[in-house]
Amino acid sequence: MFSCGKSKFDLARPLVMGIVNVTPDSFSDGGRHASTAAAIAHAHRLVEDGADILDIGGESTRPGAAAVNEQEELDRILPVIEGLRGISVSISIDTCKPGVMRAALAAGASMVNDINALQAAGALDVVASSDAAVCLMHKQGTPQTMQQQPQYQDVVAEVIAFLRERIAAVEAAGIARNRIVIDPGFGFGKTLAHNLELLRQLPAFHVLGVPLLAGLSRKSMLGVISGREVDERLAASVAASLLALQRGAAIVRVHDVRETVDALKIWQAVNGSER
Ligand code: PT1
Repeated sequence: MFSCGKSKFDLARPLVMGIVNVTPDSFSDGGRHASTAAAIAHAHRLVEDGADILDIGGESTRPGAAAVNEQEELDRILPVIEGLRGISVSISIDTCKPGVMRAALAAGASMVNDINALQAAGALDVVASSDAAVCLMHKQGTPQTMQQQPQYQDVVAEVIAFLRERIAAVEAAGIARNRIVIDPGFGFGKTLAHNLELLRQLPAFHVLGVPLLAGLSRKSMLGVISGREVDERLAASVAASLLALQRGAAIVRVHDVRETVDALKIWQAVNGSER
């Protein structure tokens, strides 16, 4: 059982996490959901489309994106989370900042999605003093510089070693294992070859004994392979999510929930009950 606040997921079927960007410069929505009302409407649409979890983010972390200060981030995400109170799905907050985590959890979020894996001072305590789930992601460098010269001796081994250390730190802080998911961090300080190796070797991450989340939606690695611009990567994104699910991902983080859910249904029908 994966425990996400009051919600429990048995993970017998994969979960779809729908992306709700509340960033004027969001990497693929071009600021269309910048306003609170638009973000809330988009969130409702993703739920209709079959999302199990909504991931609300007020700071873009795509390569080269600028950092956002805490007040600005709070001003973006809090009215959206408050506006979604009572919604039927779990709310995740995509942030690295402990202050934003705390406020979002108080407003009704039940998961913290941290691309910095709770390494900021105070982040472990915020999650430990809640019943929220946490996603621990690997990255090399920061969004500002991470794609300049990603380097690994053995990308799979290094990402697994990092996540193993973070799981231990999180458990030592009092966060139970059934609240933890991990994420190799596709596109976060990785070349195309690194990203493909991680996707190929995704089953190796099962050694860590916690569910795996994969975020591949509309990313530049798919653009490089397909030759498509960011708003033309739907088919590539659905294919990539399906490949991640096939290799054991329990959760996929996507923009295109409706299409991903359809693809998942076909996969499940073929797979029967063997997952
Ligand atoms: C992710 C993720 C995330 N990705 C989790 N959270 C983003 N847990 C934001 C590109 O190469 O994979 N896992 N939160 C978005 N970040 C990126 C990174 C967007 C790279 C685009 C690229 O295009």
